[in-house]
Amino acid sequence: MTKAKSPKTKGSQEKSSAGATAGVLTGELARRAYRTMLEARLLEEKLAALYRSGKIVGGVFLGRGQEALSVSLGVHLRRGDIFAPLIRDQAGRLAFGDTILDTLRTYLGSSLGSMRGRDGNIHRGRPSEGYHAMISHLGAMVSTVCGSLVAKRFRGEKGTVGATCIGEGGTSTGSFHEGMNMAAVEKLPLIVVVANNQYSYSTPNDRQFACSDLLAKAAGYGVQGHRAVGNDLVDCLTVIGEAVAAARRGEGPQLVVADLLRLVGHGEHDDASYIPEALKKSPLGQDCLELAKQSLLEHDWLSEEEAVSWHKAVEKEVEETASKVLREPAPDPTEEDWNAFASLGRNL
Ligand SMILES: Cc1ncc(C[n+]2csc(CCOP(=O)(O)OP(=O)(O)O)c2C)c(N)n1
Repeated sequence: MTKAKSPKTKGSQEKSSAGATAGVLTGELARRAYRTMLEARLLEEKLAALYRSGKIVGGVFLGRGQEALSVSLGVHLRRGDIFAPLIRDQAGRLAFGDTILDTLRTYLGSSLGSMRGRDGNIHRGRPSEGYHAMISHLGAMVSTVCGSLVAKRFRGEKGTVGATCIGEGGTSTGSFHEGMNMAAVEKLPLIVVVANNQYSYSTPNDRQFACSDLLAKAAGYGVQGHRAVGNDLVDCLTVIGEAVAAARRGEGPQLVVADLLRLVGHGEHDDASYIPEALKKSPLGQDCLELAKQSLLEHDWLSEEEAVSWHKAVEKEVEETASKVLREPAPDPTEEDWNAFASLGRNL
């Protein structure tokens, strides 16, 4: 875990993961998180291959390098919570209950998927289960999660939280500011995880924000701030576990900032040639999946044999599911109940 550089001010404090979260992280949780990271990674590798072979017609945006951070949020959420994932959150989505099957159905345009073939990639969700459909306009989901949390408060529901993720680029938007400010004023149980992957598409951080440390924004809003090492699964699980627990205890909004690097382009159409080699070779560029495996082996939470058999099992599941979905029917726009904007009577 990294030490905070930002000043501690009234209403904003940086929590240390050590001690504060003792007992939260178990081998069982770490194993579940690692297995889900593996599923996300192998599923996304398949999506990239399907894209290259022309089977996916829309954009493909991958979370390679961000799985540790994403999964750490997903595994700490429970039934009744709200989760609004972003484009690099395949791992968090799977941890929150999304499936390999529905992901492939969405990307491949199957009419049997929850989006009935009307989305092409990442805007899928199941609002009735607290799984918000992604909004492309960056920052907007901070506000929609706030709205859902206010609704829960009006209904007298207690003990649940709402979480969303954002890139460092998205923190520059007006929506992010409005949402964070409202959450702070209303003391909503909101967790916002910022994946600072150093580039917003090709825009580097020194053209994105002028503060020396994004965590300083927590002080500006008067919310608690936490820093996680973005490619260290154990640290992400610990820090995010504490942030979620604090929100659940009623301590108001929590801002988590994690530095990392995306190990792919912005989308599969982008070769990321603007990212310097030296940065790719720096600690930030280390692959979180590989680091997580090493860490679990060292903790004796996983054996080499299990790592190999999990890999084979997930690879098989992804391959078999893709073959099945490729044979499923596409939607028929002439069908009477093919609703353009909503599915009446269908519980999404
Ligand atoms: C308000 C808004 N402006 C611009 C875009 C176009 N856009 C989509 S992703 C992206 C880059 C986002 O960078 P960042 O927030 O750092 O997330 P990352 O892609 O690095 O994970 C941009 C500019 C958008 N979706 N919404």
